[in-house]
Amino acid sequence: MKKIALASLLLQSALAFAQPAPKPYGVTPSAAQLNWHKLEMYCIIHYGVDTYTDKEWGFGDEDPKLIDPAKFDAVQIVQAAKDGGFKGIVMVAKHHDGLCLWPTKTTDHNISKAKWKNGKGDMVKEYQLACEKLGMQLGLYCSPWDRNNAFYGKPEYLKIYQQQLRELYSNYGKLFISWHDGANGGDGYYGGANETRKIDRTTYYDWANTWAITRKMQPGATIFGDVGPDVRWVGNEEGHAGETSWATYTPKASQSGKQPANGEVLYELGIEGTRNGKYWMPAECDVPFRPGWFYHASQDGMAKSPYTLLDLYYKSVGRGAALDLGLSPNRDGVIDADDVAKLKAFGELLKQTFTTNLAKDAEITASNVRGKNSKLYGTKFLTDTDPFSYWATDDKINTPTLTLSFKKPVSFNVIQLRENIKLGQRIEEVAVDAYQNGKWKQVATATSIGSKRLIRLPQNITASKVRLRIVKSPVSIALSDFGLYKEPVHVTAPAISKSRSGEVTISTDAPVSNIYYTLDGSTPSKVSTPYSKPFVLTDGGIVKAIAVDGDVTSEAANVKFGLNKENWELLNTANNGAAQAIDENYRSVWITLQKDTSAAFKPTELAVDMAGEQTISTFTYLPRQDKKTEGIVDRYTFYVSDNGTDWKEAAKGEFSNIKANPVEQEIKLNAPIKARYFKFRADHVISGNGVAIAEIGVRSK
Ligand code: FUL
Repeated sequence: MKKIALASLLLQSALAFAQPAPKPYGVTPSAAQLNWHKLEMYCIIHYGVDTYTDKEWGFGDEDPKLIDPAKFDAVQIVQAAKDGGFKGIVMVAKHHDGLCLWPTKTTDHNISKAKWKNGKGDMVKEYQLACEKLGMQLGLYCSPWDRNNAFYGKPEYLKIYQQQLRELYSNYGKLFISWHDGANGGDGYYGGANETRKIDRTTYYDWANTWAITRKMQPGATIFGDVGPDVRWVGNEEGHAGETSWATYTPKASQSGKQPANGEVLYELGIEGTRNGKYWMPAECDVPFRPGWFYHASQDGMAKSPYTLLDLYYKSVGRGAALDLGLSPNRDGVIDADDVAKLKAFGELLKQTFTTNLAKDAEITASNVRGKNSKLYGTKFLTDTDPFSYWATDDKINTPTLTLSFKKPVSFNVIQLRENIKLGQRIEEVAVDAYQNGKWKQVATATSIGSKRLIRLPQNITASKVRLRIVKSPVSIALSDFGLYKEPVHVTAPAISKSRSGEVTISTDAPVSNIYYTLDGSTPSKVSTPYSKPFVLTDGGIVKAIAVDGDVTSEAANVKFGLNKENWELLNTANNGAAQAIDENYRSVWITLQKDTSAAFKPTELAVDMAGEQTISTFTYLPRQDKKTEGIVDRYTFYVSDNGTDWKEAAKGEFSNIKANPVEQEIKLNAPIKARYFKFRADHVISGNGVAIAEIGVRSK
């Protein structure tokens, strides 16, 4: 009895003297956002009619009968994501082509008209069940832009769209995210009208009331969009946030006098967010695993390598954002074996790197502990795995120091910092020092800490003591985690380049013992051809190479080249600078943009004499790679000729999604054509009064 009384007395007095927790700073995350932060990585799945038409955006007139995957298996797809360490799935239930992959009552253009399961299937349901089975969270993407619906652009469509959301919110369990893309309005089938329909992006979708449906029916879900309101688009489809990236954001409209809205925002601000922004609206970094979001057989083998994904992980999750990787089930309805293997290897790499927190072996001392109360706010909380238990300092102690002392020197290349974000994003800037040879040496600095900040050092550092200095913070500190990690030893994959004369060079940053390569598409190994000097690749093709140093082999680099351009001549030489479009240098760009902003865009041609007959199966267009959009071609016509005078149209269409994802566009002709001349015509550009072409090429295979 006595003991209990004493204990309760002690507890009471401890509580009485306990320092209250620091006051939250600025805006803080909601429960749905906290759940979203916990996931860190998820995969977005694009599968639909585009998988069969080889497009990135369907026009809306596609026959749903195209959907007949022989082996569709949501468990295989979700498992592949899970093996990569991803914690959730965003399923594209309806893309811009308007085909609903669930049996909706809102339109006939849905999965019940597909061949698959004799029209009795429901793909969204299959993903829900697979996620439940594998312990993954589910989110859904339902495109606001609908190129099939006859009512698109009219008030009736909004009702249909909202009803589609209601169906998705009521029949598929709890969602963690409702994903709204910003591509909006343009040409389409629209029930047979075949026309262009423009909408006012700020008002058409009545976002305030549309989001209210989500809030009511899926209170645990975050809402994603260019303007959030819970998770913001980072502004690129490359998978990275800014080196400084705030979890808070105040979106700004791209046109003065307008309200910011999806598709009507200054995207470039999303990459860094806004310090002390109005809303807690962290970034999501979406990036396709392959070059495109949908499956294209021509991109087999081109999924990002495990180390490329690791790099993106540091640049997204490691900057307080989420990584949303796009997976593309193939025509059979499953993820390709090569993609599966790469995901698995990435998952392993994450485990190998982040399983052991070396800081756990250190004695950690702080220059200040809130209320001297180490039981509540001590440094021991820095190395547990709870993101909300934390080390805190007294009010006004904004630039404290932490020192980690090790019995034996440790070697690491990654530093992890996390704040208890329930108390807001507080820290602005930190510096890390390592104690080496009897001296402190600064080894890293970082800004915007937030939910997670990973600093990857260029090489391993060995030190007996490590020090964290908080350099700038407007308020006291609430740091929940300090981690030190070491990546496994590895050799970087070689770089492969080709000159205009067709000479292929394979090189590495640092010397390695050997490089091996293949030209037949197979994965290189130590028995493949050893590389000793540049070689000529006349007809283009795939070059794959590995670097080997001692016992360690790099992952394979993989590059696809077009026909040699050495003897190519331009026919319309009046276009000054056009040669830059065929010089095999992606940095040099042929630009015809004029200073006179009143000048209108005129279709622009580039005609080439290949100096001999060639077989053309595919042509390629690489847009400018300098982040600018003026002059990027989004509609083209491609012609061939035997004499350079009489031209035959061989392909015509749009480069869908080229604005958000300006990667090399590959257009496969209906059938290979033999010709000596080709002509590329830019019919339309995203913006500006001229074209910007980094490279045009053709492939025979
Ligand atoms: C964009 C879309 O236009 C792309 O096709 C893709 O779905 C990407 C994830 O979002 O807004």
